[in-house]
Amino acid sequence: RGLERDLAQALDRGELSLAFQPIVEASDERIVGFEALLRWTHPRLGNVPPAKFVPVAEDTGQIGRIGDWVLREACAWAARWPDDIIVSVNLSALQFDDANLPRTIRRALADNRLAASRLELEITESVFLKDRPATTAVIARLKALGVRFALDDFGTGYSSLGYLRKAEFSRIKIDRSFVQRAATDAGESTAIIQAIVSLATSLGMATTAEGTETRAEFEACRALGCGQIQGYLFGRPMPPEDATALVALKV
Ligand code: G
Ligand code: G
Ligand code: MN
Ligand code: NA
Repeated sequence: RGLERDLAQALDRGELSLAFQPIVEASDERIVGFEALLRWTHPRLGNVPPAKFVPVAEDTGQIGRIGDWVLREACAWAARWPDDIIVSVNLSALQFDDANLPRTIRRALADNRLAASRLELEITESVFLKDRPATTAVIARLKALGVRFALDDFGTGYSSLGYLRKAEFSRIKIDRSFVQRAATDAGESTAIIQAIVSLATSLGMATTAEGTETRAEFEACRALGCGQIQGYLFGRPMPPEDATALVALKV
C-alpha cells in the first residue's frame, strides 16, 4: 500500500515527531516523567495514529530504523530536563530481534550524557510470545546498564504471569480499560487494580495507572495504591517544547 512507501520516506522528510505525556506521582501530583509517543504528520492524510502505522513499520522491517530514531530523540529531550525526570519509551517486540539494540541504547544515552537510570523502556508481553532466547539476554544486558523496564498495557494480553518472573520489570502499567471503569462499575475493575497492585508490590514492582481522565479515577487509583498516574487529567501528549517548559517551571 501507499502507506508503507510513504512511511519509508517519513523519517528523512521530518514527518515523524514525538509527543510527551506527563506521568505524576500519586501522592503529590508532581511530574516525575514523560512517556514518549510517536507521531506521524502525513503530508496529505495529516495525523496518522501509531496504532495504524506502527504495525506497518513492523511488517515492512522499518521499525528498527524508526525505533532507533525514537530512542535517540527521546534521550536528547530528556537530557534537557531536570535530573529527577525520567523518559519512558515504547519498544516493539521486533526491536529485540536486533542484536544491536543494547549498543543503540548505550549510544543514545552516551551521546546525550543521559544517565541510564533516566530511561525506562515500555514493552508488552508480546515480547515474550515468540520464544526468543535472545530477548531475555538483551533485557539483562540493558538492565545491567541501569535501564529500567515497564510492562505496558498490563491486563489486556494473554494473561500468563510467567514472564513477570522472567524479566524483572521495575514497573507495571495498568491498562486504561481498568482505570476508566474503576470509578463506575460494580467493583470488578477496582478488584482487578487491587490485585495487580498487590501482585506488583509482592514482586517489588511499582505501578502506574494509565488513562486517568477524571478526578474520581485518580482518587480511586491512588486509594488502591497505584504509585504513579498518567492520563489526560494531568496532561495530553504534547510537543517536546511544551513538556520541557512544564518541568523547567517547576525547578
Ligand atoms: O499515542 P497513542 O495512544 O496513539 O499510541 C497508540 C499506541 O502506539 C500505544 O500502544 C503506544 O504504545 C504505541 N506507540 C506510541 N509510540 C510508539 C513508539 O515510539 N514505538 C512503538 N513501538 N510503539 C509506540
Ligand atoms: O499502549 P500505550 O500505553 O503506550 O498507549 C498510550 C496511549 O494512551 C497514547 O496513545 C495516549 O495518547 C493514550 N492515552 C493517554 N492518556 C489517556 C487518557 O487519559 N485517555 C485516553 N483515552 N487515552 C489516553
Ligand atoms: Mn506505553
Ligand atoms: Na499502556
